[in-house]
Amino acid sequence: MDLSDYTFSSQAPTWCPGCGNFAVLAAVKKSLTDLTIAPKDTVVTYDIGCGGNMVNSLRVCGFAGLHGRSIPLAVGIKKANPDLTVIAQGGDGGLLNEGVNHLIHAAQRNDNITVLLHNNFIFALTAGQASSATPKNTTTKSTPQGVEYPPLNPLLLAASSGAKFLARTSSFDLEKTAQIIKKAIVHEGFSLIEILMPCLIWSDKTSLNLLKDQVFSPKELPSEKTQILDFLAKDENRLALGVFWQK
Ligand SMILES: Cc1ncc(C[n+]2csc(CCOP(=O)(O)OP(=O)(O)O)c2C)c(N)n1
Ligand code: SF4
Ligand SMILES: [Mg+2]
Repeated sequence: MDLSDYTFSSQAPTWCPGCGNFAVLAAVKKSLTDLTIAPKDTVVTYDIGCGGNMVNSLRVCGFAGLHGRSIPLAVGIKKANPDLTVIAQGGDGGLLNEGVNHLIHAAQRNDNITVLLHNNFIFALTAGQASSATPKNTTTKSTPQGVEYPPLNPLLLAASSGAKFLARTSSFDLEKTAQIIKKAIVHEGFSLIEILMPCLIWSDKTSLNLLKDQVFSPKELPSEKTQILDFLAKDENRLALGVFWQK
């Protein structure tokens, strides 16, 4: 198994140059290659955001559904055939706005799927409206005077709903992202990876500033469930990277 096994030779991705989705695609391919999971045994579900275009570039079984619905698709597929490796991907809009209920309930039920949340802090495909992940005070097309409230933290939300594998990574670190995706895939049960990434068209200043100035890799990570909730609650001004919780 090598990278070419997961690549459609005739389909180049259509993302803008510099889009964080290129790194996620490469990281997913690397993880599957390293784990030698055959394309026929892998299903990735998508929705309508920019990241959903990956369905045309990643040569595994793909299912593109409605916006915000990649998680219920993945849950159903895994229940129908538990032998498959099932990954749901979606944007901050899809998974924290339209589909946030599915994220909470999949975490609560500990559904055995891996969720990749592509966080570019904006509704990108629809041309730059604020999502639930857009930082407070950010001006966007839909919030000309700035977002009035703090962003939702998907990891805190999933942790308090019962999730047992929680991680955050940056699309700028492809190798680390691939390593974490591998850990999440082999984890038995629900796993959530928030992947911070730039959108160079609609959230360039926000996403690049966050990725440059606000991410850090803590030396020590909490070991108790109560500590992880406190730890993630402090994320508002600095975004910790790493695998925070794995039980
Ligand atoms: C139920 C529903 N609500 C809204 C839309 C319109 N819509 C399509 S893509 C999109 C933005 C996607 O944003 P996100 O999920 O963050 O992905 P990104 O494009 O940023 O990668 C929206 C609002 C839709 N197609 N269906
Ligand atoms: S609009 Fe943003 S998220 Fe969409 S492809 Fe372009 S850079 Fe990527
Ligand atoms: Mg987005």
